Amino acid sequence: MMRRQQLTFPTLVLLVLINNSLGYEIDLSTANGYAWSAALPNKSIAVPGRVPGSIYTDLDEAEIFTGGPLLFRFNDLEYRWVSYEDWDYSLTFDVPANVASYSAVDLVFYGVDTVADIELNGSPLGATNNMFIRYKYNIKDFLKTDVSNELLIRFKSPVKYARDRYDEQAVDYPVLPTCLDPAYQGECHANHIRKMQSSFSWDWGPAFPTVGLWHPVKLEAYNTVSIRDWWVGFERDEIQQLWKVDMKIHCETPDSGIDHAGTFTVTITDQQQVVQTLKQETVLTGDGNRQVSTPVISFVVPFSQIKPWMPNGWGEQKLYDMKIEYQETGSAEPPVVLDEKIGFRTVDLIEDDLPTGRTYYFRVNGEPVFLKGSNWIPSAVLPELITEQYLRELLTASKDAHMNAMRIWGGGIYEFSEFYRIADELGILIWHDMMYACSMYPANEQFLETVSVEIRQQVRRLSHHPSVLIWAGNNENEAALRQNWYGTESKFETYKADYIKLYVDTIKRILNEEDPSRPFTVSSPSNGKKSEEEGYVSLNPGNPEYGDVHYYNYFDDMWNWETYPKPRMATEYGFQALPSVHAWTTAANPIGMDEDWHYDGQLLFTRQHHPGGNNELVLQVEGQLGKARETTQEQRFLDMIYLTQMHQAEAIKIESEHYRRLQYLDFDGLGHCMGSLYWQLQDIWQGPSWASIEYGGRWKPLHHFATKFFAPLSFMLWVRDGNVAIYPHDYRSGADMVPGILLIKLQSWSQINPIVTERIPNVNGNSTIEWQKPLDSWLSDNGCSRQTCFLTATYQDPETGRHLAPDSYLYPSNFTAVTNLAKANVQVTSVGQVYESSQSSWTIDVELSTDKPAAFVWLDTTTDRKGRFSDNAFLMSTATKTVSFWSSDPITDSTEFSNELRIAHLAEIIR
Ligand code: BMA
Repeated sequence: MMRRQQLTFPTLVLLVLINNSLGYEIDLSTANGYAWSAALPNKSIAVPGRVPGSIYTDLDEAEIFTGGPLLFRFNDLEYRWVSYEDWDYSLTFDVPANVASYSAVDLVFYGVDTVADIELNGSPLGATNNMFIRYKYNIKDFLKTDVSNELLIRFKSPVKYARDRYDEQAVDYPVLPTCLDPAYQGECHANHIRKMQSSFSWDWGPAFPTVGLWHPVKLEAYNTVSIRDWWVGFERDEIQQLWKVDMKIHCETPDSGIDHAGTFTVTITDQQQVVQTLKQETVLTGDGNRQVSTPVISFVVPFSQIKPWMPNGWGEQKLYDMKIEYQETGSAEPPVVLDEKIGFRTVDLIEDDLPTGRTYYFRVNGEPVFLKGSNWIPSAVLPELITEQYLRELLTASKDAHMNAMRIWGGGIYEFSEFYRIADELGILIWHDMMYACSMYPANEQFLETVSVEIRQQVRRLSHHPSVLIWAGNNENEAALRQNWYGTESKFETYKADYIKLYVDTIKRILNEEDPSRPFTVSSPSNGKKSEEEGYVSLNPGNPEYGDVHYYNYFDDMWNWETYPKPRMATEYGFQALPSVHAWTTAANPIGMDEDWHYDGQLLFTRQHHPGGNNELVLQVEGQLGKARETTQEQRFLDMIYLTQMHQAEAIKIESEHYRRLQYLDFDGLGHCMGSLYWQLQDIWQGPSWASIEYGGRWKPLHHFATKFFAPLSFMLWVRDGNVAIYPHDYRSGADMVPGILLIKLQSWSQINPIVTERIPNVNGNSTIEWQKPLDSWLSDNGCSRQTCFLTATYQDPETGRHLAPDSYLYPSNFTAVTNLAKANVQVTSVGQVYESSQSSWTIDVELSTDKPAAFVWLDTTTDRKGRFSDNAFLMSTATKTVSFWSSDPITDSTEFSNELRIAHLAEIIR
């Protein structure tokens, strides 16, 4: 069964930089009409090439693949041959005669993926080996203006290159691991090539070790100093009420060793009103690479003139327009100009001594900020499939779930510039790993050299964004080394020396030089300062008394908050679930063919890259929700989609609420938690994963849950020491608390009306326990038990009845023990007409009714509609409920939508 790609992303060029800071520029992207070609060196395959782009999409578009779309069934394996080949990209292009008259004429590659030799008109320009580096070649002597130019980029197979580097290194000692777990179905030795580490496969994604030019290639010509990047650092002088601002401008020069006198003018404006302007005269002399940075340019601005930039939920994301101009003295050319945005804010990482351990939290502009959010992986396995629109959709969905932080995980990419601009705009703080993950890495001279360039360029490109909060050296490599994940124990000192050379002597040093305005942590998880004190490889990098923690447990009762650790900050935690029916439809043959819709079928087995993952899912589902009904193989698969997704949502809710309460709680010195970033925000393909948003943007139940468990205000029901209590919580120590009345209801699963309703007026909401009962006796006094009843809490305005915080609930026991869960009759009672709301131009209200409480009510449509329900996967504990569908696509008539509507709930699915 063959189908063309169903998950279509519009192929849109992401421009790296709108660069009018240069004299003359030609962007050689395909979108500008340049006809690239891609071919095997022997030309047996030759197809049109796309720049930016890569070989997999080029071959796909040319219909070289006969087995259907790239992410269909087993095509990650079927098409792997592509990555074992070398590929040539070539372009014939003309340039106008005047280009040759510029002092500097460069060919700049903003992203080469990865290992290539580059030739222009038969002359070698250079070799590349790092996807994260911008390569610049002086082509003045090779460029032709009378005839066409021939540009050739000869890519080497990244898989073979990585293996060769491994073999070379192994003569001395191997840099481990020798390969990924076989369950990953991936390629070995990604750690030996500076390429997106997860392009060789990960436990949530396929291997597509592609090659290509993933960012634009430009011809850049100029006569004067030109602007490349800029850095800004802030200090707040609380006594004088002033912002002290330091700036540095990173430039390129047309020559080396020659003085250029000129003037920089920096103008900061707010809606055309000038807030600050300053001029700085300089003499700049380019180094051997024709690069130079200005000395630090300092100025002060009174607090009264500036609105600070604050993260989402903590205030406004105020951004000012900023123009940097440079006029070279005596030059007849117009000034070079860079138009940017600037946000005023300071960041401090606070590690104060506690009776046991230390705090670990961030202050932004002096205010403590609890980080709430998720972890970010690449949004597609082939970067050319990522569009600005999709990045915006994902980050907006994060903001919709009240997130204020995102951790860019070290196995992916330094993101597209658009990503950071959107994060600045939406107030999403970025914990930024450097791109090193779950591995040992080489520390030979050649490797450290390319790393140095990578880190310096990336920090210069990104550091002016107010959203960037902290730099981190790597993902989990300190823990991996200390806990011997890859068999490094016998040579611990050797690997540790390499670890320090790479992350401390190289990466940390460069980050401190380039960006003294932000904290740096060598690894995540780490113990912060304590790791440094212990020589950078702490005895227990996961110590909850210090720094941040990653926590995964797939075997215990994960609906019991007491199972979880009590860290200062949780930067990774999560559970897998299967992808939705809609996602799986794009990956599998139709139901009934080839066991693609069997839980034990080959397709699901192959897509499950986490070793033992499918068994763990059964264990958790059967432990907390119950056994799925006896039915056909296909129905069981559909039931497992539902059950694993609900399990994931509930477990991560319980864990996130636990970290939330821990902000103000102290358990024998543990607690004071100031962050929870669950693993992971988005998917890279249609497979079992930890994501809350599927490939293409569809929300899993977990994402709906996140809108509630990360809400500014929460009234959590929980059980501790046999008492059931309500715990009001506000991340901002009371700033978001509003007066209201609390209603706590005790309800039986077998009837819709509550048994008891407790009313607590005048809640003071200072994060102390507001209401408490001994659970078992209170239940039995009311004819209930943990097996038959549940609780809900509503916080509302006493006058209007408006809900002031998300409703909460408590299931005193897991559903495996509930004895009276009834097959409620949940029905759609009406579907309204399409109308325009603040959320969508095509909003449809759906009214539901039920005769009994229903758990995990899931609304879906039979066709895959773009948009979402205002609430989903909810507990229906009242006889009626109205939800809206916010469509992203135009709908005129709601009849078809109404016919497609389907409802599922737990009692129908478990035995
Ligand atoms: C951590 C992450 C990822 C991984 C996730 C789930 O190890 O850093 O490497 O995908 O857990 O296993």
